[in-house]
Amino acid sequence: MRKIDQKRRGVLKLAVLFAAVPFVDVVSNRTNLLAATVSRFSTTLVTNGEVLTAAHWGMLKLTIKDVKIVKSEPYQKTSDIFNSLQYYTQDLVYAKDRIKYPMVRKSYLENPNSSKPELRGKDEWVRVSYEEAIKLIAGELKKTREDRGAEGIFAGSYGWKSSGNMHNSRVLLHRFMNTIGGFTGSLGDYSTGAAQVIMPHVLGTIEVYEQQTSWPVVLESSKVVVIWGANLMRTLKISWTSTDEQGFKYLQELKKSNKQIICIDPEKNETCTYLDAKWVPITPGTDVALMMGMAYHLLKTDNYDKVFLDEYTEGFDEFKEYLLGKKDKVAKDTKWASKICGIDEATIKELALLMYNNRTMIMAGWGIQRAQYGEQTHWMIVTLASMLGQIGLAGGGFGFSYHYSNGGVPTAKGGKIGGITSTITSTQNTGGSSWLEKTAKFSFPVARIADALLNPGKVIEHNGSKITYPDIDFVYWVGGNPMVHHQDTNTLVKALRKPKTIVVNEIFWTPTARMADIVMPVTTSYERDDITMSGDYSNLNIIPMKQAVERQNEAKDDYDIFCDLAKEFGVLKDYSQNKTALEWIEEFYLSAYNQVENIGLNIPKFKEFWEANKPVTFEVPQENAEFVRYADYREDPILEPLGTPSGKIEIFSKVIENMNYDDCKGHPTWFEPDEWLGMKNKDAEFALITSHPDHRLHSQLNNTSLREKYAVANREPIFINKKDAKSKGIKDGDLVRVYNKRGEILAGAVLTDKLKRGVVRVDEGAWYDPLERGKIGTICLNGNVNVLTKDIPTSKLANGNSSNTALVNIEKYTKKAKDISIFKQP
Ligand SMILES: Nc1nc2c(c(=O)[nH]1)N[C@H]1C(S)=C(S)[C@@H](COP(=O)(O)OP(=O)(O)OC[C@H]3O[C@@H](n4cnc5c(=O)[nH]c(N)nc54)[C@H](O)[C@@H]3O)O[C@H]1N2
Ligand SMILES: Nc1nc2c(c(=O)[nH]1)N[C@H]1C(S)=C(S)[C@@H](COP(=O)(O)OP(=O)(O)OC[C@H]3O[C@@H](n4cnc5c(=O)[nH]c(N)nc54)[C@H](O)[C@@H]3O)O[C@H]1N2
Ligand SMILES: [Mo]
Repeated sequence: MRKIDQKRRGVLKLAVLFAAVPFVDVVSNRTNLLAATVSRFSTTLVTNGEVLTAAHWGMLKLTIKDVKIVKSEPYQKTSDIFNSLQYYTQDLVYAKDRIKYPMVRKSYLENPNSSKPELRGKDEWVRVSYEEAIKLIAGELKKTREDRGAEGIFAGSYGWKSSGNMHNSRVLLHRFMNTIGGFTGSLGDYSTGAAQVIMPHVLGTIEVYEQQTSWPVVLESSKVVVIWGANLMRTLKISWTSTDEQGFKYLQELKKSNKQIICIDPEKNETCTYLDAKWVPITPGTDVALMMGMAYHLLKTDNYDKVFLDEYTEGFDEFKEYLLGKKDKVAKDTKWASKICGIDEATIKELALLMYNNRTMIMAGWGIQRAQYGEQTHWMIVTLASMLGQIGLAGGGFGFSYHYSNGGVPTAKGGKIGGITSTITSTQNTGGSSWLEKTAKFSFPVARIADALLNPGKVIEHNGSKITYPDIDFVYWVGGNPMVHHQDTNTLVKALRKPKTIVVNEIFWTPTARMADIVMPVTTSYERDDITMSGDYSNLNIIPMKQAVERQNEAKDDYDIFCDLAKEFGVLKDYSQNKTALEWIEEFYLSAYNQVENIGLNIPKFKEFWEANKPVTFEVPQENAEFVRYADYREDPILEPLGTPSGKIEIFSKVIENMNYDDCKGHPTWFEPDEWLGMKNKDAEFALITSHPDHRLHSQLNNTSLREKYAVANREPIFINKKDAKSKGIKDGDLVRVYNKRGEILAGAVLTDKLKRGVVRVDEGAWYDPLERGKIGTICLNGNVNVLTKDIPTSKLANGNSSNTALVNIEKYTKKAKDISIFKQP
């Protein structure tokens, strides 16, 4: 076992602090109990010194001076790639827009039964005591439960919350709701909404969250690496648990290797630039057409692997008919493809042959499937890769998670810690997998939230079944920011006027907190004890996340809030199992400890681990470094069949065909999106891509000084091709009005020659800051791109979000613009 040492200097232990500081809640016995038990392991706050902690953006070393965080930096160096997110912990903890006390919307407090929901986002706020807030939430929740049953309570509460297997706010909420009788939840996620539903039909697994052929194998065996709509330099800055940063290490090695690297992307993004790769600029939303052109060329020139298709796949012939245009009289040849995707025929042919003639790894991102008909992209990649015939060979095939949570980093041999669970029966290993939870009965696809709120009783198709939207009256959201993350903000504002009660637990006055009736102030992860692993696939480290500073103002842990609510329902014992947070944490650690012991290794006992302020790091066995995805299947397709009906890769799926959907057929199909550059009668001029931000995790960190490094004219930047900008009379640094029929935002112009002409980019995650609060259709001053995106499902199959299918207009904004005000107290 390798352990990394960290020097701790000047650590003063102040045992009294825990018992004496004002955050100890005088009304709740629970919190007193907490304060008493915590000292069992002498967890004390550091007055001056260093504390190890973890965030999605990595292991951090916090410097504490006079009980305040004064510095935040990476705990260790793993590569030369700079992670901009790691330096702003103090900005978060001491932010001007922290929610200080429980707050209730004025009209709601006056009369919850007639609370003027149209005033959400605009009404005054009234401070209430913590006990009053708990009583109010519990009382209203009981009423809804009596009136409407579990169905009326929506607690899907999607979001990225903070790292930590204990204070996993979403799971804590689900646990509470389950303990008191259930709730309406949500299915799937925003990340891979389309791919995770179609892949099981095609490959028998969700594929997007699976371990990839290991990086060392890619570095050793691939000749060509095709990065298809992915930006590893950005998206590897974070992990669902906490990044181990090993992905960056391998990216750096990829740069040094002399492989041929190709980036297919409307933007010559940071990864393309860093790797000095060949850029193939594609028209957004047309990847399926490009791949079909490539497939057609391979077929026509007889450069494809018939043996592989025969032995390992099902239904190539049906697809071939379509490709050749046997039924629809449209041959998907390179000429056809070129016209759609904007890449010349010679390049399409060259690309296809290059990939066929060389060991090629296709590393695909997810932005391409976050679009209307998003199911088709990953299906078509699998189809193309099947024709190339390299699936299951070292360094060949495809990988759908090299850009995310360090997929492809070899898995270490050790133990996995447990986590708090959404039900009260098991505590094993669920801390990291809340993504795919299906705990609740009336669940609907996560991105259909606005549609569901607006249309109770509506029946939708979903992956071969029918779902009826419940009539939602009570919404509880924790750890997410739907007013920023959901598409078509104006429709969402309308939808959020529907329920009677909205409760939000938040750290900051986010746009979502502002839409609530009751807001509960919560701690950052630096104000409470927790534990996490790093590296979602590698399981490399167990990291203690000891409380670094006092709870700010009246902030409470989500756990405490739900314990106090559980008490109101008489189920505290079930909910908490009589355990303090630290006792849970010890139990989660013990689970890993036992696994480690069972395989004949050892790690420190909990007390030692907890007091050491160091991660436990596991070793990677050589065999894991040699992992090749689908090698077993390739070796023996009979004994190692896939989980599909045929046991093979399904290029044609009878199951999907039988669903009879017009927007997802039995084989990969090119569908023309509702809004794209190549359409006739466009009502807006530019294709909008909404990438994940370089200097944020979605909306997280937008309220820190890191924003100063990228904001333009104090707004979210919009990236515009230089020639396009010139034609519109827009200069670098200008304020730009970006608009379409769904809404308008202000953004600051950045001119670039790295974007394909006709394409503009505004990253997701800028906080929604409406000119007139609470009003539908008003301009967003800060540049939340979702004001412009379309709230339509990818298809009836997956109902994923379509955030990259939108056209917009741009113009220089010449009027005097109001300054933003979203990062202040309301
Ligand atoms: N246009 C467009 N929209 C998109 C996307 C896109 O590509 N384009 N991507 C989508 C994707 S893939 C995703 S995953 C979503 C992300 O959407 P979200 O996950 O909603 O985004 P975050 O900004 O991470 O929101 C997390 C919130 O939780 C709060 N929080 C943090 N820790 C705690 C805690 O301990 N307790 C509580 N109660 N709150 C806490 C933070 O302050 C923050 O407000 O966005 C989606 N939206
Ligand atoms: N720094 C940072 N890292 C993150 C996140 C974050 O917010 N910040 N979010 C995390 C989360 S929750 C997720 S789900 C992942 C998201 O990971 P992805 O979904 O892969 O990320 P995106 O930024 O949406 O898209 C990646 C690339 O797709 C390109 N692209 C857009 N449209 C098209 C198209 O039509 N065709 C092609 N070929 N390319 C296209 C974009 O230009 C971009 O370079 O990232 C994770 N990592
Ligand atoms: Mo995501």
